[in-house]
Amino acid sequence: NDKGSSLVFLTKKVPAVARPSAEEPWEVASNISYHAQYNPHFSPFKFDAEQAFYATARSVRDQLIQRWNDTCYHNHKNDPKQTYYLSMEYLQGRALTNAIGNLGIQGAYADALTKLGHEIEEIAEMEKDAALGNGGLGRLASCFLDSMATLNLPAWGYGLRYRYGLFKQKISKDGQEELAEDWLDKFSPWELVRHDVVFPVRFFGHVEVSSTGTRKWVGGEVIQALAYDVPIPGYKTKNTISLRLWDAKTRAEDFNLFQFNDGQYQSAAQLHSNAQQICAVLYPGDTTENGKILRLKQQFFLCKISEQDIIARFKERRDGKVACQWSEFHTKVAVQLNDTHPALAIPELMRLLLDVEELAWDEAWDVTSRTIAYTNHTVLPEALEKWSHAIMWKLLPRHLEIIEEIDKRFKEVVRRDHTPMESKLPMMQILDSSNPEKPVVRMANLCVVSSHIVNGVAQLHTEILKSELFADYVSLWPNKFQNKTNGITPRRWLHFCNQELSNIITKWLKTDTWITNLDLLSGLRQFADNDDLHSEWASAKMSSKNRLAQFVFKVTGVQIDSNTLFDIQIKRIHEYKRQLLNILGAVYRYKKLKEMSTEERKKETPRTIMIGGKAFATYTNAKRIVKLVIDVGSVVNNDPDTKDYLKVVFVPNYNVSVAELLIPGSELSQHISTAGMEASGTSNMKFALNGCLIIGTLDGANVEIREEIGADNFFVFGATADEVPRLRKERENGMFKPDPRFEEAKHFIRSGAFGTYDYNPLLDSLEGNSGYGRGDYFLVGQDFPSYIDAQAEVDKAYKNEARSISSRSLSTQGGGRFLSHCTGKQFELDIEGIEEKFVPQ
Ligand code: T68
Repeated sequence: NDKGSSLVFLTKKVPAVARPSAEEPWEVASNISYHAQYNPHFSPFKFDAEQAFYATARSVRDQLIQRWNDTCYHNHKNDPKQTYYLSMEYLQGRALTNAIGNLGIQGAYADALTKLGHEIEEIAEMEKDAALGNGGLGRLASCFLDSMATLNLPAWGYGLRYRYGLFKQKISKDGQEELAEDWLDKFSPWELVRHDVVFPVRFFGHVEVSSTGTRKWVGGEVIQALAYDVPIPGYKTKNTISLRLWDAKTRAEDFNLFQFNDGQYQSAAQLHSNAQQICAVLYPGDTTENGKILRLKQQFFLCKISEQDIIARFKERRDGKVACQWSEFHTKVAVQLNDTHPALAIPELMRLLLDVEELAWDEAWDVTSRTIAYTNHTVLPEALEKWSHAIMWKLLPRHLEIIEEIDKRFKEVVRRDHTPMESKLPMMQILDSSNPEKPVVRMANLCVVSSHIVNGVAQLHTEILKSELFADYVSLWPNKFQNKTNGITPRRWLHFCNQELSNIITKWLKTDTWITNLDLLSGLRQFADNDDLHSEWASAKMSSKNRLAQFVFKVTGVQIDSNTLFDIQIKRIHEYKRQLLNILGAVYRYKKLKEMSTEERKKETPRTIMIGGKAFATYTNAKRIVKLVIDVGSVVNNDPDTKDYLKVVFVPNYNVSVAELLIPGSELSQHISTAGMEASGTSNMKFALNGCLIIGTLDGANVEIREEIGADNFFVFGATADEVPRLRKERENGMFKPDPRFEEAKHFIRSGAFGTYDYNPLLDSLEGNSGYGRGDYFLVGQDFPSYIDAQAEVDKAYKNEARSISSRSLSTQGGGRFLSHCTGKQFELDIEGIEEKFVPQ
C-alpha cells in the first residue's frame, strides 16, 4: 500500500467546458446567483450576507480552479523542479479580498454585488479566518505561498486540515478561556476535496525481517488520508499553486458491523474515532502520554502522505518508470521543513526508498539529504523538540530503527573524518541517552545532520545558530548554514489591508509596481518635505485609526480616542516576548499620571495601549499576564483622573484579520523581546510598512529593520544579545540592583491597585537571583529603566507633530529586503534549479 499514487493526468481527461468570465459585472452577478441557487448548503430562497459570501467565494473559486488546472497541466508537461513546503501551521486568514485583488477583478465583483443588493466589504467580513496556525511560523508559511505563487515558482504547501484549528480565545474579567475554533462548522468555500487523492497511513505495528534480511513495517493501525486543495493565486499572474491540507478518514471496511449489531457501538467505530482525533486540533495538550502520541501521530501523518504524494507526482511525470532515476529526484524535488515539526519526513523518505523502492542505504541517504532542507525558528530550549525513544518505538518502530542507523553512521563519520570533534559527540548525536531511563530523539539534531541546508530567519538569529546552538556542526559543514531573513507579502499587509495608504503611495510614485518590489518605495524620499504628501498620509492614518477604534469598541466595549497615540503589541503571549514589560510600563505611566496635577497631565502625550495574543492553554504565567492586562485596563480605563491620557485594552482573539485592522491603525508598535530570544519577528515588518514607529530591542529582524527604516524611527533600548549571558550570571551572583521605578511598578500591583487576583507568583518570577520561576530570566528588571526612557522619547517625538508624521511616513520607505518575495528569490537561488515558470495565458 506504500506505492499508492495520485495519478491525475493518466486517466481520461474531462472534456473542455466553457469558462465563466469575471470581466463583466453582469456575468459575475449571474455566476454568483448561480452558486447561491445551486448551493446545496443553503436554501435557494435566501440571499443574506452569509449566503452571498459563500456564493461569491464559490464563484471566485471557479476562476481559481481554471488557473490552478492550467498551472498543474503546465507543470506536468514541463516537469520543473518544485518546492514542497511542509508545515504543521498555516495562518491563511481570510481569502476573498486577497483572491479577487490578486486576480484584478475587484471592480467587477464589487459592481456585481451591488447589483445583487450587497456591498463587497460587508460580504468580505462574513468570512471566517482559516486559523490553522499559532504564530509567526504559520503566518510565514502563508506569506511564502503568496510570494511563491506571485513569483511564478512551481510550489506546493502541505499541511493538516485541523477541524478546530488553534483555539478561539474568549476574554472575560477572569482572563483567557479557550474554545474550539468554528471555522469549519459550516464549510470552507475554497477547498476542493480530492476523493482521488487518498493514501493509507500506518501507526504502531512492528518490523518484520525477511529471510534475505530486508525489513518491512507491518501490522498496527491503518488510517486513510484524504487531500483537500486550497488554490493560492499569484498577484497579477496566472500561476496558481496549491495548499494541500490532509484530513484523516476511514473506509466502510474499517467499520465493524458485527460489533455494531452486537451493541458495541464504540468499539465498532474505534478506528473512525482514532482517525477523527488526528486532525481535530493544532497542538493538542501533550502533558499526558496520549497527548504526546497524538502529536507524534499528527507529525507523521503530514510527512508520510506528503512525501507519498510527492513521489507519486515524480513517478507520474516519468510515466511510472522510475528505475535508475532516483539520482534525479533532488533535481525535481526540494522539501523545506518548517522547523522540526515535519522532521519525520527524513526517516520516512529513507524508509520509502529503502523498504519500498529497495535502494541501498548510501543511495537512499544521498537522495534524502540532497532533497531536504531545514529552517530553524527558535533557539528556546523548551521549543527544541525531543521525542521519547519509548513513544517512538511504540508508534513508529521502523522509523526509530532508521534514525538510530543515521545516528550510528553520523558518529562513525565524525570519529573517522573529524576526530577532534569526537568529544562533542554527546551533544551532537541524535539520540540522547544521558538519562538511560528516558532516552530521547533530538529532532533538531536529526534535521541538521540530514539536511543539505539549514537556515536561520534573521541575521542575528543565524549568527546565534552558528556560534551557539549548532556551533559544533559548523566546524563539520561550514557551508550548510545560511541566513534567510523572513519576509512578508505586501499585498495582504499593505495593499489590501490599507487601501487608502496604498493608493497614496501609488499616486506619488506614479506606478503600482512597488506592490511587487518594495525597493521602489525609496522613490518617496524625494517628497520627504512635501506637505501635501504628509497631509494625505495623516488623513489615511486617521481613517485607519477610526476604523480600528470602532472595532475595539465592538469587541471590548471600550471607547478609545483616535487623537491619542495608538501603541500596539500583538504576538503570542510569552515571557520572552515580554508583554509583562509593556504592562509594567503602563502601570508605571498610570501611577505617574495619578501623582500629577490636572495641569501637569495636560502636558502629557495621551496614549492607547493595545495588546493582543493567545497564551498557550497550559502556560500559566502567560495566562497571568493576560489577566494582568485585563485588570490594569479595567482600572485605568475607568479612572476619571487619567482616562483621557491612558487606556489599556486587551484585544481578544488576535488573528490574521484582526491584525489587518490593527496594523494600519498603529503609530507605535512594540517588539521588545529579551535580546537573542526572538528568532526574527515578522509583524515588525508589517508595522514598518504601514508607517509606524517601532520601539524595540536589538533582537531578531529588529536589527535589520532599524537599518532599513533609520534609527530615527526606531526607539531602541535594552541589553544586547551578547550582554545577556553576562547579565544573567551577574544576576545569579546577586549583583543586580533594581531601578526604583521597577520596584515602584511591582509594588503598586502587589498593593492591590488592580484588584484582588494573586499576582505574587508572576511578580516573584521577576525577583530573586535564580531558581525555577525566579531570577528574572527574561531580564525585565534589567531593561525596565531603559524601556521607560525610550517611551519618554516616543512621547516627546509624538508631541512634535511635524517630526512624527514625517518620520512615520519615512518608515515606510525602506523594506525591500523584507518581502517574502526576497526570501523566495533566495530559495530560488540556493535550492538549485527552482526557476520562474510562466503559465501561459
Ligand atoms: C516564530 N516561531 C518565531 N513558533 O518565534 C519568530 N511553535 O521569531 C519568527 O519570526 C517566526 O517563527 C517565523 O520565522 C513560531 O511561531 C515556534 O517557534 C514554535 C516552536 C515550537 C512549537 C510551536
